[in-house]
Amino acid sequence: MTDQNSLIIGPSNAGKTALLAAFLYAVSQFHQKDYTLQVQAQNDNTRHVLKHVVEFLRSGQLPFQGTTTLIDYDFLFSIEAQHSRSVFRWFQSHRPVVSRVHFVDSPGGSVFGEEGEEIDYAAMGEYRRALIEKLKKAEGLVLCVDAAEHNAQVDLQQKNGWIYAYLNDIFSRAIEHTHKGLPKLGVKRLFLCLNKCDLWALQEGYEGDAQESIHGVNPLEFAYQLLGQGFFNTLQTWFSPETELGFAFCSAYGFLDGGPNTLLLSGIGMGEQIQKQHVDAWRPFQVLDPFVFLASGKNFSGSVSCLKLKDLSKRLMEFR
Ligand SMILES: Nc1nc2c(ncn2[C@@H]2O[C@H](COP(=O)(O)OP(=O)(O)OP(=O)(O)O)[C@@H](O)[C@H]2O)c(=O)[nH]1
Ligand SMILES: [Mg+2]
Repeated sequence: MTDQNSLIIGPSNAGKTALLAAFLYAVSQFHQKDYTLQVQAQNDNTRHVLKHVVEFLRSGQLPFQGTTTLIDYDFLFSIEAQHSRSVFRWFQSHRPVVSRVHFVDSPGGSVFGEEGEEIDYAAMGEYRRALIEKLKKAEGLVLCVDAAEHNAQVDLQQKNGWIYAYLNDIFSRAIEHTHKGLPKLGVKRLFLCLNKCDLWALQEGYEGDAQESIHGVNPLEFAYQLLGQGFFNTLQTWFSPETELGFAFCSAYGFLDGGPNTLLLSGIGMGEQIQKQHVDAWRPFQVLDPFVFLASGKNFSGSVSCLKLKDLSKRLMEFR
């Protein structure tokens, strides 16, 4: 079993907490004949999410929405092939991949100091310092952005274009490791989640073919258009060339019959008794990928752009 310290960061409202909750839910619902995924909670925060996650369907809001402090999750995560001739070639052996995951969910405001009346700057400064300490020890990093902002009005879109400046700031405070040339962070795997892809597809005018439309877009290229060259230069500046990178679309809401999940988007069933049909209709999309990638470095759904950081420049040339 490996021990793994990971962080999830991204601007406020990027869907970080929803992604974590949807991941824990998706593991509990997972069923495929070739292999099994299991999570065992190791602390109360994780138990709380596992217990309350279906409230999402009743209220339309996650019971822990709008994260205001650093929240530690601690769980065991296991991936096991059901038979040795698994179609997933990356399971060479019959042994399960088990990791103990210490995951920290952070409020977007602690890194991406957005202005807003509700932000307590003194508290955010404190969380920011604590986050930097966690970052110094992190082996895994999940970065979340809101893919639907691609369609936002210009000033909002610029927010994504400036993400790199905030990242440069915290990364520069977390550097401890030495490396040939510039010092680098100790992160070994970094996964960029293009969250809320259901909303993006809806805004693009896709309906029943929304899910299919996502499969037609290269996540690395999308990230390049959304985040700009500055973001990728930041990765190259602070992470070692051997760092494994994954890029994928994710959606905590997921899709229903190929289209956006209107039950969640329009709030049908919200505020009412949860009915079985509402629970059955919630199928988060590609939310397992970030966590499987951090644990194993593998492309779980087959839809992840995986590469080493040292190959990034070459790959980005294709999109210029
Ligand atoms: N359409 C859609 N909405 C989503 C998705 N994921 C999250 N949301 C919504 O986006 C809002 C923000 O989600 P959160 O998970 O609270 O965002 P966060 O990044 O944790 O935000 P902070 O804790 O404030 O930093 C909520 O209203 C969610 O219901 C998604 O996959 N699709
Ligand atoms: Mg949150």
